[in-house]
Amino acid sequence: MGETIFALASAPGRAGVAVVRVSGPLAGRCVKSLTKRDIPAPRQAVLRPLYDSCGYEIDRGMVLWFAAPHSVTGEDVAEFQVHGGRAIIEALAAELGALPGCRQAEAGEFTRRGVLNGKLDLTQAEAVADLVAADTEAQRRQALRQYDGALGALYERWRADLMKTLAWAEAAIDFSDEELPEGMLAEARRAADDIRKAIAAHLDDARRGELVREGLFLTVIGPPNAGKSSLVNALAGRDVAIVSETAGTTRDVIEVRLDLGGYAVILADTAGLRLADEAVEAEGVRRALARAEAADLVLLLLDGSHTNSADYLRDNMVNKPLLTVWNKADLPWPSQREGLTLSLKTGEGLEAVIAAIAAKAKERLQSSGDAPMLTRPRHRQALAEAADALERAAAAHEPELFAEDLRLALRAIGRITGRVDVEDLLDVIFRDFCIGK
Ligand SMILES: Nc1nc2c(ncn2[C@@H]2O[C@H](COP(=O)(O)OP(=O)(O)OP(=O)(O)O)[C@@H](O)[C@H]2O)c(=O)[nH]1
Ligand SMILES: [Mg+2]
Repeated sequence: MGETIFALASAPGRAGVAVVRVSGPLAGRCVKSLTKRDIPAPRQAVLRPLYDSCGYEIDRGMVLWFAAPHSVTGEDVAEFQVHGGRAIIEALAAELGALPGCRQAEAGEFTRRGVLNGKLDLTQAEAVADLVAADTEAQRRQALRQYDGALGALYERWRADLMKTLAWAEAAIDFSDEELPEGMLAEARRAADDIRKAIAAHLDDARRGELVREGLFLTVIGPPNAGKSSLVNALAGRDVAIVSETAGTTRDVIEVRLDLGGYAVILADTAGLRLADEAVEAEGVRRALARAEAADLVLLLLDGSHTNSADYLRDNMVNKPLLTVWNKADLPWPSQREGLTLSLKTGEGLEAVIAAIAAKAKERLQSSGDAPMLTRPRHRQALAEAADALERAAAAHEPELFAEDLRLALRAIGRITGRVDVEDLLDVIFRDFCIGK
């Protein structure tokens, strides 16, 4: 039995309510010691005064009891919901910390214990972190889906299929042809290839899940003075970039994180694009183009009142999907303009620009089917490793080599969910394995 851990589960600082969570074998002792009463019935909120070791009342609050294994960590868990004042939280922590065998939890330790006790797989544990960090609707939805186990279930299915395939291959090695059903090895090879194809299709996702999690890079480019910084400020709802009538005001790339239509977007303001003779401005132009090149989405902002607004751009066009917007609609324009029109001075057209960006983000990030999305480079790396191993397996003539590559693929996928006890599971499968008679 491990140590008992405790921590403030709600955000630090002053709040209406604070939640202190305790997990481990001594959780029951903690409840008794703080309430001077017996442990309440599991999963029922009870209101109790909480006392320090000298018998003075610290606060009164709700006490919740979850008996092992029916808790988030799989251990005995107690939760104290108290008034969210610093002194209360500190007094509680002092009392809990004074009990021998009880200590402050480390970051992520509750979830970690949940994984170790089989309450969650690793993809679900990652989803807990993503749920807590979710700023936008798309992030929240994706994290919740992963927390529900959709991604883990997909990987576990592949792992189970691979396990079965490996068992066939092992049988083909261990037993003679007469003892085995005909074509078993060929069947195993076909199954392995089907899994390889499924993994390859899953990997070929244009990084949608990762982009939802990390945010989509949107870069605003355009000639000097078009109103790029004004647009970035309008979208951010605050003055992040300097706006002035001097062309060439912005030099550095300025970044803001936004929620646009439910998607996380990292918006970048850049230097106006033109042939600059001054060194600092030229460096700004270089950075602007590099940033546009690396972006997921580029918004080209042009000044509609200007005759040759896009001259420099025509020769230095970035090779990206562009959203073209014409600004300064409040001024007289020499000609009719194709695309979205906007006046940042009056605000006219801004809603339509926001909607257009959100639509582009959606187009880029929304998945076509309803298969769960790969959300982390860690998953991608392990799956690529598994796909490589399966490709080698397909080319391996010797059944021994074929089996060894399947084993490597299995291990790579097992690393994603945290289940790597391949040998143990193989034993189980082999025990029930019926050699065709
Ligand atoms: N009339 C009018 N003026 C605008 C509009 N939008 C921006 N401006 C003005 O245009 C000038 C340039 O705006 P900025 O936002 O600094 O332009 P920029 O594209 O960031 O310019 P650089 O950083 O120099 O490349 C400022 O004086 C703004 O007030 C608009 O819709 N109408
Ligand atoms: Mg600017």
